[in-house]
Amino acid sequence: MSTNSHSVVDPKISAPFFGSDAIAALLRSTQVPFIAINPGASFRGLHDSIVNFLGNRQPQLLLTLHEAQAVAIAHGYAKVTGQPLAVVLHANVGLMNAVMAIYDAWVDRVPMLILGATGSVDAARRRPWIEWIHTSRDQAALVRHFVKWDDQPASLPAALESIVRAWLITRTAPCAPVYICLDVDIQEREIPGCTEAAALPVPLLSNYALPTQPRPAESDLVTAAKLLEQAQKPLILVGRHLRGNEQWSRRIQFAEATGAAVICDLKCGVGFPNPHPQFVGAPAQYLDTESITALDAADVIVSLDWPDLAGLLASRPDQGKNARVIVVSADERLHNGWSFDHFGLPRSELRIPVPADVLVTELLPRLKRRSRASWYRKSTKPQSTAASGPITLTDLARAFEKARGDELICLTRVPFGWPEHLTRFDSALDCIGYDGGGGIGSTPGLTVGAALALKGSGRLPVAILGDGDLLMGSQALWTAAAERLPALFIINNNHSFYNDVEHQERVAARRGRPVGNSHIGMSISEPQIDLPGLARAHGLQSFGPIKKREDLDKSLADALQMARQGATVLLDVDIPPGLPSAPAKAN
Ligand SMILES: Cc1ncc(C[n+]2csc(CCOP(=O)(O)OP(=O)(O)O)c2C)c(N)n1
Ligand SMILES: [Mg+2]
Repeated sequence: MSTNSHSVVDPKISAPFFGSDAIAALLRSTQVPFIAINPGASFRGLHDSIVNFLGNRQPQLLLTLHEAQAVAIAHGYAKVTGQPLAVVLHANVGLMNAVMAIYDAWVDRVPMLILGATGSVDAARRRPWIEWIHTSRDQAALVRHFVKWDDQPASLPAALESIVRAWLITRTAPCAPVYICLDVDIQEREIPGCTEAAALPVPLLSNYALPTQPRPAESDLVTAAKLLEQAQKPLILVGRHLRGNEQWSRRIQFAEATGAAVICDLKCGVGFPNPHPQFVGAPAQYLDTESITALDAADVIVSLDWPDLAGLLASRPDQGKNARVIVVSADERLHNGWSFDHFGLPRSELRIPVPADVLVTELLPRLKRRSRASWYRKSTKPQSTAASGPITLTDLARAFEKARGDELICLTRVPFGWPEHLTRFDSALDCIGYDGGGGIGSTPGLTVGAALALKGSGRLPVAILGDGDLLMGSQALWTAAAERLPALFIINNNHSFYNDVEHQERVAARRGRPVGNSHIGMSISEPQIDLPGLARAHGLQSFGPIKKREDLDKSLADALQMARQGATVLLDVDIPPGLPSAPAKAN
């Protein structure tokens, strides 16, 4: 491996140099801006190198209160930027804490460089007690089913090469986290004969090219263009997508050139503007009736990396048999035998194995027309007026829409049952979707990661999340306050893990048992948790609980203003469950 004669390190630090100094210098050359951590002695060597050798800049340590939050923050950052952050996890225990968040990131197909560490692999060098319980054989086995690649290198040169390889693999589509476990000895061993920082054996990243994107075959482009040309009722399904402005405009051009109706999967974010006349229904987690009608009518369906296409097609009366389906996805490159996140196998006439946005770019110039009248007519939703009584999600959605005005926001979550048709999504980062793996407790960390990426951009991250989701991931709040990240958390507080109440009701009803017991083991009301107090304890500004409709507009306006001025803010809104706009579906 050729080495880097770099001047990236603090000149005040002189020999001796250690393995972790070379690792830290390599991390700097990736230009990853932050390394999210919770500290631990298994990576004390690397920690020292980042703080004292690199001067804790480029990259900078980002302290989190829990490893799951370190990973969730990297996840949120990657959703906004498309780029990986680094995370370092302490030994087997830190990795165990992070497991669900890694699974979420895997299912969401985001890049992430996860470094782990272990007590000395060489038993003769292990410290008594703690290094024995924090050393496991094959630590990566805990997460191997849902990382794209892992390694536990046995020497410094091998460790450096592994990090370079991991850096390439995680950023190659389809993206997913990678995990490299660094033995404490590799980090702490002195590099013999290295007398100056410039002589550290750091591989030069420019010698390791990122693979170029696969391109669609010419014949596939011709067939796809022909199918779309012949279609009477084409439908585009926008699933996993990139969030750049260029990709956003190309998707609009694609819909306009084909006259297709467009449906978005909210779980992947909103990749097409919902005010557009070709946008069907609402960008919901589950299809609304309007989207189902369009789906049933479509004769050619282009799936732009829609995650559960087979499930969607099965909902048509003909199970999709009469539709000509073009599947655009490179996702099968990640599928393995453990996770069923590949979903059912959809019927398809044409399967184009490239990332969806690559296909759109390549297909656009092949389409004969620049615009074609759309077969789809949007219906105007009846706008019910607010009734009196307690606050509903509909009230919150309306008030939020009014309060946000024309300022840029990035919705990092909307809660179960959110009336999506009341929310405007009209730019590429307006909504980044869900957490991939459906692991509750993800939203606080994801939002902090998004806030890290958006700081200074003029776009405010806003999470509208359940109280359960907040309480499971509340440790992330402190990192936002510590880093002075502008963000707004609006809590849909139903004092319950309410989604599961509906499950229990259904089971009890099916069995002829009392449905009235469905709150048992669900409700978080005795004692009630003081969420504004919890937020304040973590260094946030907070408002609420807001219980009356008439207080909603002002509290939202105040909270948004405070967040736009730079604060991390939590607004607690009391929304009793079971009202008309509360969750209709349970997952
Ligand atoms: C880690 C994890 N534990 C449990 C669940 C099951 N679960 C799905 S939704 C939900 C309730 C979430 O509560 P909250 O965020 O308050 O939303 P609500 O349903 O009350 O609107 C639970 C517990 C899950 N998805 N993930
Ligand atoms: Mg709840």
